[in-house]
Amino acid sequence: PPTLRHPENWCRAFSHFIAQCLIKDFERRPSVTHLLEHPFIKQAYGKDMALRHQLAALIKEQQKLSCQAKSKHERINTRKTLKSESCPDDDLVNLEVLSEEVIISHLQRRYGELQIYTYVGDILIALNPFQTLNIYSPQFSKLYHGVKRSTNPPHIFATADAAYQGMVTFCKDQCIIISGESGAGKTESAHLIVQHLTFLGKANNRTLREKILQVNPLVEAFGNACTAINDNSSRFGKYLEMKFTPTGAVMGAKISEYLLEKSRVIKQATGEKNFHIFYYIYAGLYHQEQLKEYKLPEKTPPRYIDNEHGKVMQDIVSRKLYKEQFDAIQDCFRIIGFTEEEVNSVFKILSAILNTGNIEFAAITSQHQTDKSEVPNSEALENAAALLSIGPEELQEALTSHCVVTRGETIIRSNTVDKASDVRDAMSKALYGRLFSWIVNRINALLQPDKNIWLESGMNVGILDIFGFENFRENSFEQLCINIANEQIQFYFNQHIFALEQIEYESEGIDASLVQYEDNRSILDMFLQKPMGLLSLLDEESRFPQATDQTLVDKFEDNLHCKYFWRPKRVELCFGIQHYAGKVLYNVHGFLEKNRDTLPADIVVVLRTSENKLLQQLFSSPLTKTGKQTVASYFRHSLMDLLSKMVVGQPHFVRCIKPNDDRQALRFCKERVMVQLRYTGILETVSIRQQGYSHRILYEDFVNRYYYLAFRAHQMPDANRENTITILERAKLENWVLGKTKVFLKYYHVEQLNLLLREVIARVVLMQAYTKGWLG
Ligand code: AOV
Ligand code: MG
Repeated sequence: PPTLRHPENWCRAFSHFIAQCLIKDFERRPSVTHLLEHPFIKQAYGKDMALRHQLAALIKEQQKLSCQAKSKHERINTRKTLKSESCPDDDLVNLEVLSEEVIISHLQRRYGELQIYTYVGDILIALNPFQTLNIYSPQFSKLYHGVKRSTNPPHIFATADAAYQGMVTFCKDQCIIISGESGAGKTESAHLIVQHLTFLGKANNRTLREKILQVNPLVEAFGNACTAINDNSSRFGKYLEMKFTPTGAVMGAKISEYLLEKSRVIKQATGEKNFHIFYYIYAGLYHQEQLKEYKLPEKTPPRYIDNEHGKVMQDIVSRKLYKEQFDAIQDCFRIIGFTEEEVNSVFKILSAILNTGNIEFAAITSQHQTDKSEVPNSEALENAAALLSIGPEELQEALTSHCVVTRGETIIRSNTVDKASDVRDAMSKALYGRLFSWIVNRINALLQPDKNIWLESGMNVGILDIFGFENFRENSFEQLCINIANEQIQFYFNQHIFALEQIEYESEGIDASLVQYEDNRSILDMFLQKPMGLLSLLDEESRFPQATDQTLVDKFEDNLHCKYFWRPKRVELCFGIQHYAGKVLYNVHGFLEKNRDTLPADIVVVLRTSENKLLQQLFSSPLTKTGKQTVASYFRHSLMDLLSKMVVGQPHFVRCIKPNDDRQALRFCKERVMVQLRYTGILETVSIRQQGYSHRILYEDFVNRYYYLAFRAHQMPDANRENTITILERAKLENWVLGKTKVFLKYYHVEQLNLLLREVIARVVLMQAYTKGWLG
């Protein structure tokens, strides 16, 4: 047909059919003369040699391009760095058919090929591989440095790179929000991001880089522990800000910690462990002279770390590992810049905590008093006192009695055995909690950037790694706080992702009511609202000395009238919450005590008499929560603080997904992944794309791509709004929308358009073949 007379159009129309044949042919026999004589070209253009030459030149050029692309591909393969280059299904948004089933199969196939990362637009999905992958070497950091995202397959480095480039290019703070349930891979991802950012922010200052890399391992030794779900579970929330100069050189770092699960110090659930650091020091100091210095019991491990009755410490292999970790932690301290004296004090306080745990109490039954207690075996008490540099009598006094001030008079009352044990444990928790905060503050001081430069022009990339959503067999106050924090992060995600969508619609003048998603605001309100939210009710009840677990749960039931809260029938002292990520049953036992988190003044007074400088510091000023503040109100406060930090930055989201519950490599449990995709809102993002307009194409691009459906090739229509309409009408499509600069199409429109285009082209080819007599 005449429209095909022009070789440009010819190539365009036949690109996927004949052009490929010709390119292949030319590859086999790279001769233009041969190409000119090729039957396709000869038949199409007959004696018109000028056109035949033009076409041959085009084919030659095409072949060169495809050859270049191939060799690049091979280069990458031979470098053994990548399995493949990026491809369209790296990004779920590119899929033509979007359904739960399709997405799951895609992720499953990719996981099978060890492609653990997949994009959904600008969000990164990371499936936990549960095995070591060698895709995090410095070569990879180089590969992902400052290139377009589509250049390489999806990777956590690309997300870090995007944040870094965003910061440098737009002079704007960035934050990377990593979410996912417990054991999904958040902390690992956070490490990898820090690794890539330190690579990108190549400071001339090598030691600074090394220091920053030690921060995570150090705080995690103190803040992580083995739980039923994850052997290295974060028991605190962490926001790590890396600080850069305007040119992108790293200058320093700062950590903010949120809500350490202090109760773990004194008690761990079956199968769980105390914070790593206790095992490290116990194993690390075990065979050394230091054992005596730190007064750790040699025969049986201290009670606080002996949940498994000696098993953990008897296991030679884990002891050896702990010992190695102990050495590593000492290196961390040294590299970051703690003095020897400080490290020594830290170990002393930790050993003191372990000894404190071994203090036992017995009731004194004399004629006059029955509820008095004493310490029958004073060894542990003396050890603890010595390590804390306080007097043993004063410590015993503070544990077994308390002062009450009535009508201006100070009276000393005895503690019962139970009360004394509670005071002991409260002291251990306070020591550990304050020590942890002190370490964090100290790291911040040591990694503080030069104030003069920083205040003038410094920029941040923040990395948020909190404890993931948890649902154990028994869930307590700690799980409640953890899950509320996750609820808040999910809310932030929703706000950001769906609100952005709305803005794009609105800026193009399109009805934004289509943007719908599972909003978890009402459940957050149920927790955080004042004065009738769950946390406020808990605080109110904590103020009544007579309150009990029973009155607390009754109070919840009487006041929380919403579908997310219920009281199970046959389970005592329990309430259920329908979280965004699933139903959780909480046992209110101990809620009030944990929320009050009181440390008797008598203990503070004794600890303040210590000659240990660090200890004096820990108890001189409130480092974290002030005395009267409840955990719930402190928690609310830190959540708000965290949010205020996050909202100033440009967010990047990493959604970690746990492919199975057995921590098995390559096992992809469809149901588990499906549940997580659902509650993280990935499928809602997808469904927005289905109901809404997944494809927004600039008028110009649209006409250039599809004009063939409505115009003759040689017409070269203007690439504008009017011609877009003509094409859409000719293609008999409905329900599309026109924005100011773009046409908004549904995902199936694009499918239909591509199908039509293929049909038209095939028809032309067939017709031509027929008229030229190729079909016999
Ligand atoms: P979490 O931070 O999300 O859980 P982690 O980051 O601790 O989970 O990951 C759990 C375990 O999964 C790690 O100890 C690794 O063994 C493995 N893992 C995760 N990501 C990778 C990866 N990219 N490559 C290799 N192994 C990985 V919690 O802190 O419990 O919410 O509170
Ligand atoms: Mg973690």
